[in-house]
Amino acid sequence: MHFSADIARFDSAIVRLPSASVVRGLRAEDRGSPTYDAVLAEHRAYVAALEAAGLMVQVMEPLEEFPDSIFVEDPALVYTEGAILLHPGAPSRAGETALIAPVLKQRFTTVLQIEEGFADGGDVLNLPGTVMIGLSARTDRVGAQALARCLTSLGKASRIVETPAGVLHFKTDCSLLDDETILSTARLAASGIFAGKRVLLTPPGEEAAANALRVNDIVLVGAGFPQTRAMLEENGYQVVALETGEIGKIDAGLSCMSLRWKSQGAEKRLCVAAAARLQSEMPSGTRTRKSAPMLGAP
Ligand code: CIR
Repeated sequence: MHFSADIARFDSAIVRLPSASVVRGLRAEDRGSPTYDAVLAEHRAYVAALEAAGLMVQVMEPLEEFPDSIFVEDPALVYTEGAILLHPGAPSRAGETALIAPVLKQRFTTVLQIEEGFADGGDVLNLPGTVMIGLSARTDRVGAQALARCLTSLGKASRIVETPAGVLHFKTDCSLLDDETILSTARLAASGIFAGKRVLLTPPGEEAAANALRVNDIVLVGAGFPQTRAMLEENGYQVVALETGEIGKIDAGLSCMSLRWKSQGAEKRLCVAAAARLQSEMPSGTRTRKSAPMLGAP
């Protein structure tokens, strides 16, 4: 990996199991319904990939009455500093916030809530120093401004931007690869909003690969996008390919199935885990003793 991604260093995640009703998930265009078993298999592999990347994953119970509730990224945002409850723009998803709130209140001391308007977490891209909030069919300006105020309370600057017309969420078309680099579709990058950043464009025909997910040292990418995977590998990223064909039928990608954050005091734990991983990769004669201080641990 060439570039670090401090902003994508996480030790914790929350996911929700798919319900049998996931087969009725929202979609802009009908390309056939996913099957429950196949979504479950994609979800299992996703959770395993997060765990392999070093995250402790809390798995919530499925919610039959909410077919899209597997996509926990949309009703809330989470940061080390606290959580923010959102108001999803799709009427069938509005009730998801109340059902994730108690879990977030157990995990976070500070839990804020947008006071008005609509906002989906899928429209929120965290970048070093700023949070981009995309206006979309799910996130209106009133909701985006309410979210910006909550972010200010958590000490975060934000910027309200446009999502290309016809695109579900802002992050449907982009993701963070490292502190300097964005993976973006050409149509989103053409707006110029990523000026000053390094931008890698999804190859034509693989626009849906733009919703990748950087987690610690790896980038999760849809298995069905071989050109994007190859491009990322050529650029030095450690890619883990995951099947997304079934969730893709209901307009989902890789960021939407989890909420991820670095818990307070996580820095030291991440550092120790990384040092332990390095040690296990070293020839046995060169390993330091377990009790030796770990480089970089505070
Ligand atoms: C929806 O339309 O709300 C779901 N079928 C897909 C949500 C995907 N969420 C995301 O990318 N953040």
